[in-house]
Order: sequence, then C-alpha cells, then structure tokens
Amino acid sequence: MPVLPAPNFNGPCLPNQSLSYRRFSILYSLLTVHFSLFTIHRPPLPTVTTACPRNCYSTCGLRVTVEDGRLRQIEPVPENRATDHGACLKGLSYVERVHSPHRLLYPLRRNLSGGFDRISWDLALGTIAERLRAIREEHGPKSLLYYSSSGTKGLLNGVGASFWKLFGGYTTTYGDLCWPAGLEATRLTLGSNEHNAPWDLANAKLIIMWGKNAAETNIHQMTFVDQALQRGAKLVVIDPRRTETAERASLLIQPRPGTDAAIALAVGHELISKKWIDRAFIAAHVHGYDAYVDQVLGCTSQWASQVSGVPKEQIKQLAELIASSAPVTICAGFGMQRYTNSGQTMRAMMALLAITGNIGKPGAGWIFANLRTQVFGEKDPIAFYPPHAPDPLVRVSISTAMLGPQILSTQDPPIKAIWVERGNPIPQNPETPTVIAAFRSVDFRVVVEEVMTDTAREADIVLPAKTFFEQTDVIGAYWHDYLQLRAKVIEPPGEVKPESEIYWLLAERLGISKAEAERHIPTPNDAAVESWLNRRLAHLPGVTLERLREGPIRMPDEHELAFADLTFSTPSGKIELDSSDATSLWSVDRLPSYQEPVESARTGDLSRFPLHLLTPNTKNRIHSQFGHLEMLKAIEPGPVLQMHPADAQCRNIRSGNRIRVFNERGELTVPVRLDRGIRPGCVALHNGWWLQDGGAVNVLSKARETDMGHGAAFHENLVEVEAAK
Ligand SMILES: Nc1nc2c(c(=O)[nH]1)N[C@H]1C(S)=C(S)[C@@H](COP(=O)(O)OP(=O)(O)OC[C@H]3O[C@@H](n4cnc5c(=O)[nH]c(N)nc54)[C@H](O)[C@@H]3O)O[C@H]1N2
Ligand SMILES: Nc1nc2c(c(=O)[nH]1)N[C@H]1C(S)=C(S)[C@@H](COP(=O)(O)OP(=O)(O)OC[C@H]3O[C@@H](n4cnc5c(=O)[nH]c(N)nc54)[C@H](O)[C@@H]3O)O[C@H]1N2
Ligand SMILES: [Mo]
Repeated sequence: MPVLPAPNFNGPCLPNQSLSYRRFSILYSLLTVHFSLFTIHRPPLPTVTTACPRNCYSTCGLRVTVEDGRLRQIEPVPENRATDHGACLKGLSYVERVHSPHRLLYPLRRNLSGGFDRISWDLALGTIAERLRAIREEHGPKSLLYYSSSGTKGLLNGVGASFWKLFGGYTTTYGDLCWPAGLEATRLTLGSNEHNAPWDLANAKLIIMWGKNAAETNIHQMTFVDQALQRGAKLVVIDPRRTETAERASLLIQPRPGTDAAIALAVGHELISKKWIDRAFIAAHVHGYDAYVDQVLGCTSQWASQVSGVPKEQIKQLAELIASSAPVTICAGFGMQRYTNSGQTMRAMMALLAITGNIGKPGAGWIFANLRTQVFGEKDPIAFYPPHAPDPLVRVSISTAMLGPQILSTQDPPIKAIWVERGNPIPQNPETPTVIAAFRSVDFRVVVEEVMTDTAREADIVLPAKTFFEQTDVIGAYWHDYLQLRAKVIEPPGEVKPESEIYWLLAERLGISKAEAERHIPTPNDAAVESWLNRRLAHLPGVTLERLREGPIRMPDEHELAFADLTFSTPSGKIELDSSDATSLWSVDRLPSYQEPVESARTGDLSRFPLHLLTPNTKNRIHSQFGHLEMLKAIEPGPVLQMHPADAQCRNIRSGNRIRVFNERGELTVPVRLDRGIRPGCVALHNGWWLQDGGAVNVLSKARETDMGHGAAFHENLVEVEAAK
C-alpha cells in the first residue's frame, strides 16, 4: 500500500486549483495502481472509523489506516452523507500532525532562564497539587480560572468542570469567541438554532452566502452549492473581499465592514414597497410585521448605499433576485457577526426570509448553526446567556471577549491560578498584549497542549495533551446532525496522557476520595472511558458506543427540514421580527435596526487609522492549529497582509514589500500582497498565526463584546499601514 495520504478525488475541489488538483488525482491513481500491483499479496492493513473533532462546520468522518502504530492513510466515510467526499487537506495532514516532531511528549516546567525542562509526571503533578492547595487555602478555590476553548469536540471535555467542582469550586468564562451573537439573534427570531439538512441546499434556487466563505471554511457545503447551480440556481456573495466562494457567484456585493444591517433593511424596504412579499405566510407565521414595515420605511436603497458604500442598484438587484427566485436560502457566516451590531444585523437578515415565506420548506431557510446534536444537556461551549452561576461552586464572571482585562480586574478573590485546556487564548482572544499581561499577573499557570503554542510558552507547567486519535469519545456537529464516534486509533506517544487521566491522578494528590472521583472521572483505562461514555449516552434511546461503531447516527431523529411544522419556540409561537426579549435581555431595539459600529470608518480617528482590518479564517488552518505542519506551510508559509493597490499606491507600497500594520494597541510587520479583490479601505490578515510567526492579529484588536450573546467584536479594528523601515 502506498504511504501517501489519499487525496480527495471527487471532493469539493478548491476553486482555482481544480485543474491541477485533478491532474494530481489522476497521477495519484496511477501511482496507487502501480503500488497495488506489487503489494497485492499483503493482507489489508487495519482501518478504524473515527471523526474529526475540530471546531469546523464539516466535522468529517475519517477512515484511518494504521500500520505499526502510525497513521498511514485517511479516507472518506461514505455513511456521513454531508462529508462523503472525504477530508480537506488539514484532515489528510493528520498523518503528519500526530507524529510531528513538534508534539509535546513529556511534562515541562519553566526554569529560571524562561526556558522549559522536562520533568516526570510525578514531579509535575506533585508541584501542581502543592501550588493549588496553597492558593486554595489562601484565596479560596474561586481564585482558580479554568479556561477551556474550542480545540477539540468531545463529551469527555466535561470531565474538567466536574473535577474543578471536586477541587472545591472555580471561576470560569461566559460568552464565546465564535458565534453567540448569531445564536442569540436566531433564538430570538426563530426560537431555536437548527436548519435544513446540508444536502437540502441543492434544492435552493437562490443561495446567498452572506459573510460566509464556504469554499474555505465549509468546503463540503460547496458540493451542494454546485448541485444547486447545476440545477439553475443563482449564488450571491456578500463580503468585503472577493473570496474563493465569490468565484462562483453571479453577484458579489462588497459592503463597508459592519454595515450589512443597512443593506438588509433596505432590501426589506424594497420587497415591501414592490409588494414582493408572502402575505399569507406573514399573516399566519410572523409576529411584528406591521412594526417592521414602519421600521424599514426610511431605509431606502439610497440611504443604505450611503451607509454601506454599495451601489443602490445592487441593493435593488438583490431584492429582485429574492423576489423572483423561490426557494431562497441564506447561508449566514461569521463575517458580519464579529461587530458591536452583529445580533441586530443577523435579525435584519433573517427578516428577509420571514417576509418572503422562505422558512420551513425544501431549499429555503436560514443556515447559521445547527444545534440538533447538542443532546447532552450542557450549554458548553455556548454559555451565552447573561452571566449566571449554574452552581454555587462556580463563579461565571469573566467575559471570554474581555479575558485579558477581566482577569486583571477580578477581585474577591482575585485570579491567582489559571488552567488552560483546548485553547490558545494569547493569539486567539482579543487584545493579545492585555491577555499576556493578565497571564503574567497570575501566580501559577498550567497549560495542557499538543504543541508549544504562545499560550503554553507563558505557563509554569506544560502538560502534553493527547490527540483525538488517542482516546475514544463521542462528538456532535454544528452543520450536519450526525453524532459520531471519535474512536481511539493509536496509543498516546511518549508520556502523553488524556485530560481525564490527568484529572484522575490529580484528584488522588489533592486528597479527593476515590469513591467521589469515580463518580465523575473515568478511571484511566479504555474500558472505563467507554462505560463512562455509555452512561452519558443512556438517555438517548438506541444510541450506544456499539451502535456508533457501525457508523454515524443522525440526531435526535432524522429530519430533513427545520421548522417544517411552522411552529417556533418563541414567546408568540411565531417568527419574531418584534422581540421584547431583544430589549429586555440585550437593551437593543425590539426590531432589527442599523447601528454604526463602535469602531468604524465613520466613528474612528481616520487621520491616524484610516484602514479597516479584517481577520478572517483560511482554508489552511483551523484558527491557530495546523500552521506548524510542513504539508500546510508548503501552501501558506507565513502571514501576509492583503491590500487594495489603490491603498498601497498612495503609501508607496509595492506587492511583496514588508509593511508595518499598526494602531494604538499594537503592530505587526509582515509582507503585503496587493489584490483588487478586496474593498478599498480594507486590509485583511488571516487570524490564527502565532506571535512566534510574527502574525498574531489580535495584537491589534480590542477586547469588546457584540451587542448580544457576549461574543467578540474582532473585526472592529482600524489600523494604518506603512512601508517597514
Ligand atoms: N478552514 C477553516 N474552516 C473553518 C475554520 C477555520 O479556522 N479554518 N473555523 C471554523 C469556525 S470556528 C468558524 S467560526 C467558521 C467561520 O466561517 P466563515 O464565517 O465562513 O469565515 P470567516 O472567515 O470568519 O468570515 C467569513 C467572511 O466574512 C467576511 N466579512 C468580514 N466582515 C464582514 C462584514 O462586515 N460583512 C460581510 N458581509 N462579510 C464580512 C470576511 O471577509 C470573510 O471572508 O469556520 C469554521 N471552519
Ligand atoms: N482576530 C480574530 N480572532 C479570532 C477569530 C477571528 O475571526 N478573528 N475567530 C475566533 C473564533 S471563531 C474561534 S472559534 C477562536 C478559536 O480559538 P481557540 O478556541 O483558542 O482555538 P484554536 O486556535 O484552534 O486553539 C485550540 C488549541 O487547542 C489545542 N488542542 C487541540 N486538541 C486538544 C486536546 O484534545 N486537548 C488539549 N488540551 N488541547 C488540544 C490545539 O493544539 C490548539 O492550540 O478564535 C477566535 N479568534
Ligand atoms: Mo469559530
């Protein structure tokens, strides 16, 4: 058998690369046949079906070939219909990632010169237990901050919170870096976060990719976009950048960042004034329509054009397309969801579907997040409601978006110890310099990590983390609704221990009784982990590890359409354009409205910082993961700022020059790439680069919340760019 990872033959080829990609595929098939002829006598290598737990829409099934304890090949799992073409390049790169020389294999302790020394588990756990006991005694258990983020999905992630309660209590964060403004806007409007099955998109006649770059962030969705286009559908993309997704669109609208609500309200105005609405649907299923009509009365396309910088003809064209195509699906991404007006923007976008009757039908609806697999009762990872304590032992008091400033300001008790797991907050949370200052202000820091990230570098003790191939778990998703087994495939390398085992061993050292620990933490062996998981699955009829081993299961019952019965779990039981909760919970207008972002080209000091910095995702990483691998460095070797030639010319900057991008919060020096595809006045740099790579974008961002849900307004970020000296 060949040892190359299998490419994704018929998969959602990346636009622009499809030709060379196909050539490569043919070459690869020939090689495979050639090798197979010589290896045919060998028995087939064992394969295990598992699933990728990254914080990514696709959540692919993976069929893994193992030889001598090493991953050799990653192939598709056809039973997962949403991802049956197989993994992306990052998924294939696990053959490198898992065995990479960058992996941490032993506990490490910071030494006096700021470097790290390898230590034994015994010493590591002994030191941690001693420091935690002392801090607990002096300041109380809530002086410990347990910070976990989106590094991996899995039910076993919940063991951490259970352990810290056994410790006596802890402090944790609320809100989330990712999606809470959109989740809350959807909950206020539709009552719950669910959407049609991924493949239903092929039935749409108009697809609006609004602030979503699916060709990079949800590549499997593009298969269904392609199917719809082949059946005559149209694609509209709304994004300040001409993205890979936009290459397939018939209309690209490039708004000034943070102004999408103005466009949506003007489209609503246009639809109403031309009577392009579904009166019967509105009468039966929409609450607050008359108030909405009043709200959009003054929102002409002329007004929206002035606000958004989009020609008014394009706004009218969008209204016409919505009116003349049925069914319509809006795929709402996270672009316009990272501003101080995000929740209201998302509500304004959803209203367009409500007034045209595009909900609860095949090919129609709102695709943001599908939480149908969240069947385990916990809100993790979305603690997005106003801070509340679910348990007297837990202090939920630090906003994730304001992690740095609020660690520093917390009192009674102050934060004295931090435990970080599955997160890389130094480059990924807003206001990196304040996050660093906060970490340095704390007496004792433990980071559980696979690799030496910027956050691990700040730790006193670094513990080596498992990869998902090294412990069985069960995972859900947020685009399709499959529950999947994340099966163990290999033993952990070196001295790596899964988190559940670390907690088990620490419980012993902290004097927690074995009986008490056993109630919450699986004992460190595979059989105990499996029976712990089976206990967690017990409330789901027919769902067991045995059943999951046969393949993914759709949850909670297979259904293709969201809201098909047109009942909505909102206070009125209808789709709410007028929401009293919007005002009482978040102090925003009851109706969707446009509010100028706090930091924007209209509110900021343009004489100092005239450019708007966007920090989107890239197909080559999941946030701060994968960037260190050779397979991905070959494609994206380092951070590069994208800039419009007109903005470069007046600053005497040429393509390839090193530039300094800066504001009053920080600065980065990186090469520039000139590109007519980005809206003039905007520059873009992918998030996820580390400080160590020289590209950590959050040195420039401000710790600031979205209007609802306690999300992070990452994209409100004015900067200036100049040639580097
Ligand atoms: N390959 C890959 N896939 C991923 C991830 C990853 O890191 N890499 N991350 C996963 C996660 S956690 C998330 S949250 C999702 C994110 O998925 P997406 O939402 O698709 O990705 P983003 O890059 O955050 O934002 C999408 C687009 O919004 C645009 N944008 C920025 N500001 C505005 C605005 O004001 N208005 C409009 N209309 N557009 C704007 C950006 O230019 C960008 O192209 O992807 C998931 N999938
Ligand atoms: N400027 C800007 N910043 C952003 C964004 C943006 O658009 N712009 N996007 C935001 C969004 S949407 C998100 S979701 C966040 C993501 O930010 P984070 O949630 O911090 O996620 P990652 O960057 O993926 O880092 C996760 C870390 O977990 C580690 N890890 C993986 N698996 C395991 C495991 O099994 N155990 C342990 N202990 N560790 C593990 C990985 O090695 C990695 O270092 O970033 C946010 N930051
Ligand atoms: Mo995210």
